[in-house]
Amino acid sequence: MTKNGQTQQFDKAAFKAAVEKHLTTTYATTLANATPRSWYLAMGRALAEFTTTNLLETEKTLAEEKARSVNYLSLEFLIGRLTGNNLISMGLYENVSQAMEEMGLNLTDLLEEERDPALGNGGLGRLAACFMDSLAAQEYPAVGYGLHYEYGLFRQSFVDGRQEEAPDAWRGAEGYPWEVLRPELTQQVNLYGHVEAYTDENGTACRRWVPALTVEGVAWDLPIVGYGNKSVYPLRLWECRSTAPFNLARFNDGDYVGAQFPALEAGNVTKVLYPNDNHDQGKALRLMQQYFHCACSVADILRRHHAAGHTIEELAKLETIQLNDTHPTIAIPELMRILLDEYKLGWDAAWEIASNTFAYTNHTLLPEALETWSEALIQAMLPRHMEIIFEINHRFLQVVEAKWPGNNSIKRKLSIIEEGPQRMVRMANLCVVSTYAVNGVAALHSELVKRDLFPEFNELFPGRLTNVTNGVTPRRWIKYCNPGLSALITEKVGEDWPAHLEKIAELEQFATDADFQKRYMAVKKENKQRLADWVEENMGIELDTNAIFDIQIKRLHEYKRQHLNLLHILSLYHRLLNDPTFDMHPRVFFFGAKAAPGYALAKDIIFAINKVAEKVNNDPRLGGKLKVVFVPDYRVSLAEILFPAADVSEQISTAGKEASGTGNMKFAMNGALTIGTMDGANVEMREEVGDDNIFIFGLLVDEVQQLKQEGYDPYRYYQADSVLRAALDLLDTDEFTPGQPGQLSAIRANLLDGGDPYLVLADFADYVKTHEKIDAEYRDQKTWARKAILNTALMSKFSSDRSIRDYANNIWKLDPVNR
Ligand code: 26V
Repeated sequence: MTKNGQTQQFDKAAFKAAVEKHLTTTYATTLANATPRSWYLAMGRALAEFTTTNLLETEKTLAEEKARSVNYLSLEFLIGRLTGNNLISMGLYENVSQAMEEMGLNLTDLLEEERDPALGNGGLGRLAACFMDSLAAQEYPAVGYGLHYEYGLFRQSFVDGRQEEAPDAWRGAEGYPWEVLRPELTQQVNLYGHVEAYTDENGTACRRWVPALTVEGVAWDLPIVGYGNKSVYPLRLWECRSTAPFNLARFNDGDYVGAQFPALEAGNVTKVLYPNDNHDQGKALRLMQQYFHCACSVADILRRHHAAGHTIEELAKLETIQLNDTHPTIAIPELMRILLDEYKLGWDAAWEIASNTFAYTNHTLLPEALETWSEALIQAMLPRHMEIIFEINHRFLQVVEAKWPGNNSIKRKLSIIEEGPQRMVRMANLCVVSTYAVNGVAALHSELVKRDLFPEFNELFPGRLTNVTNGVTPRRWIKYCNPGLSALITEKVGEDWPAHLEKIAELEQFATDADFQKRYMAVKKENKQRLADWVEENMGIELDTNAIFDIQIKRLHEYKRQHLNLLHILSLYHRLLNDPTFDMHPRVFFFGAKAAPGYALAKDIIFAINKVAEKVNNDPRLGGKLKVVFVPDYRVSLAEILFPAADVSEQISTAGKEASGTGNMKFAMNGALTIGTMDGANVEMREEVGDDNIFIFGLLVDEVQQLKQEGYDPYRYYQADSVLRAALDLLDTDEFTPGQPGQLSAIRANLLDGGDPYLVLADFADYVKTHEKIDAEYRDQKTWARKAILNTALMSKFSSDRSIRDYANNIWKLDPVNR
């Protein structure tokens, strides 16, 4: 790496020629006709020449070095735009900016031409993307395995305040410039059929799967560029294609559609990302996606393993497979099937390998998100896998019997198979039984996994259940998205902080420095202006950057309690109009959130916030003190504008429900103060910054559980608190939906007659009080600046580099290989 972080030889003239060549030959565009989009595409292709070369060379080095590697299996990788980020990792941002300038083009504008690859729903998918970035930055040998969805997470628009969904063709007609097709890696994937018994040439009784349908998995590689080094790792995304586009016999019969049916069905497997977040629906096509992903990935891992000259017995020594939640669990019986039926290993030998290869990360405790698949569905689609799951369970239940002899209720509870009207396979149980490590994603969450979700497993397999606290990549979430702050940090602590975030702790000494405070707050102001400009341009709402920018951006879910935030806004509205003594600093409440298309209450909450926004933003009686902005189509590229512009970060889930959160970390790094519950990683953030520099409120996990046990009655809070009552009752009027009362009543009904499952009313009073404290403290800009600076300075624990080192040292036992 050269002094300015450049890892490539960069020949500006050659690069400009390459861009023009791609423009004319790859995109068939003349220089005269080129649009900003075609320039962006051509530039992307020219840059991908570097990354593809380095990707192949990295693959070669790692095979030669016989390095142990991690395979990160995830149905989701929410990577966001790659061009700007890759330029930073390659150390070429300035060079390329200049080259494009010389061709009369502005790099910042060109970067805006890239569509977000939204191949994930939210936290879990974004975490996978940050982890790939940190693996490459620290050169821990890794391959990311995912799916090449034709359509990513739906695009959201609001029509009269209601969410509408549209398909997201993220690659555009021209294809994505960073991806490269790897035809030589194509895999065959079998489905359906039956299992048959046979005797092999040695007279051994064997079983084999006779499938009824075969499809093809085609590999697309996206380059994960190591920051400041020469390693480029593949994010390998599988696309499903039909192997039999025509069944000629049936075609000749005149059955045109029927003849093509296999093609239609196979073509659907990787069509679209399922838009559910935290809700299992048990759809057959989703199971097919999961198996398709696992079959292609496991086969590719074995291919690489053998290509590097290793034997199957050495698999667990050289490869580890991390399962990102239970979504890729079927990889476990798939590997067992291959070891038993293809390598002809005995059960014990196969189990020894498989159970020492896999590790599993749990990302949620919500019961409705814990995956189960009906035995009948698996039996029909994957008959041999169902047999193997039964055998794993049979042997596991013997272990349970040995530990708790005669205790059938424990057996029923721990069994991989849930008995009932229709038998179900519990994927989390299969994972815990079949892996060498299980981790939660924040200290509190991991304790709850041990205490509440899997207490008996924890007794049965001591040491298997552990914690790795989540993190986020400081490259995208500080350096790239917040250039102003980055320059300031570099000036004070030197330039290696993006790769060594511990360095930012040195900022602590400037927290009380008046000059630094001023410059830090000036950067914040610029970032608020950048967001305000976006809002004005895209939504036509004018904002005052002297107001407190208070932001909640995350998927819409009852447990995340956007409606608690809404009730607070309603209470401010009510007080501004009814209490002449009430004074508040101007505030803008921002929301960004997508609701799962089938989640009615979540959609009602979006509608309510939009309706309240419409009224509040145009009500002269409020004197501009209150604004509400719901940004449509919240996505990674918008997050990059929102996080740096926040004064206040809303992390207000019911304690015990948010496994970790990662947005909380991005806000704090960028100098927002958190208002949050003692949930997920908020707990550890408080430990790092100290109680004075975070606004904690609400019930603790144990208090939540106790209150529920005692019999929680939301009406008690409604009757006792007039502010709360006024806010809730506004939802039953036509205040925000003139002439049409009742349009927002579903939320109020859910909170009162619906029993308020997430204890919104119980936490309301403390939440309001804590916001009053924020209002008061913001007025003292020096104190606020000090606290904001301390948040930036004290966040180094939450770099995903640290998370990945924890995985590498404590779980994977993985060493870096420097190129
Ligand atoms: C579950 C399901 C169920 C089946 C249908 C599709 C689907 C898609 C995603 C999920 C899992 C959601 C779990 C999740 O995203 N958890 C989040 O993980 C973050 C990273 O660890 C963490 O910060 C968040 O707190 C946690 O909610």
